[in-house]
Amino acid sequence: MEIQLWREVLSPYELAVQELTVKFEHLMKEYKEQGMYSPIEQVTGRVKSISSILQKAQKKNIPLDRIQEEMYDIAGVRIICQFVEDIEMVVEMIRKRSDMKIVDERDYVSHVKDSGYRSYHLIVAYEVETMSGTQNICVEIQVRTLGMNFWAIIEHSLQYKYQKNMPEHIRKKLLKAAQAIVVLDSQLSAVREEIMDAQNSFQYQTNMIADILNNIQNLYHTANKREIAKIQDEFYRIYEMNDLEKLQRFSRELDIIAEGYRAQALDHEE
Ligand code: 0O2
Repeated sequence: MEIQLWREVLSPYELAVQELTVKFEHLMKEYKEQGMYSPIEQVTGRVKSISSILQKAQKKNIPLDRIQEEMYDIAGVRIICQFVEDIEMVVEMIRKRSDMKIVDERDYVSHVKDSGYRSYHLIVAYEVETMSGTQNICVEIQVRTLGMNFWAIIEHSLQYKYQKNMPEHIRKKLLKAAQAIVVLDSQLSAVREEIMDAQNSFQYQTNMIADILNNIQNLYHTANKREIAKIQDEFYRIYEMNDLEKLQRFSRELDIIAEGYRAQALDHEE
């Protein structure tokens, strides 16, 4: 393939990675806005570098003109979760989506690779719209926990350093570290409910405070300064009490006040 054609070939893959990253990040945002625990903690994406494509093509005997058909991880999206249980939730979410179709699945969480690598891999077919029409792109989605990701990043850099000749003592150490991550993941799973509760209530409180501040800001346009100062003082007083119920009550009352002012403003407009 001519070198300048690479950019053209890789362009739809870049689009697919960008679109999917935005979509999964948006899901995270939706969970957070609803004050709910998000099974997705972080999303990253990349298009395989040309040198890495060439290396893999050589290793797997893929002719350069068959790369698009036979190399499935040119576009890659990585979804990082907090807990092992979240991986299945994310996979189920992907199964239900109408904008991508799963064409292959590899469960390296239940079937750990000899290296110690754990992750859930999905190859999905995803359509992108380009100047020359619709293109169906294969994207590899790797779903893994923070712990699995930590291990994989470190092992990947060592693989790069040693190429095929990883010294035995390093390989053994990595395997030991992989086992320690299995233990860590399962210990954290045991307190998942507690952690989720804590994160849910933290998110709920964060959203409520954002709503309160938003309401107060809007009141600056309609209410008189003395009343706003009173509301603000009351907010700080309740906030310092660190009492969620009182904050909820205050938020509801503020909603009613804000609604009253909105109605008044509409009356004036008529
Ligand atoms: P990069 O640089 O991350 O893109 P196979 O079909 O099994 O012969 P294939 O096609 O590589 O091999 O599929 P597989 O095994 O599902 O691996 C796909 C990707 O998963 C790899 O891409 C890695 O990103 C990751 N991966 C798989 N095994 C390991 C491992 O032992 N350690 C680490 N750190 N990552 C792994 P690439 O192209 O190998 O690399």
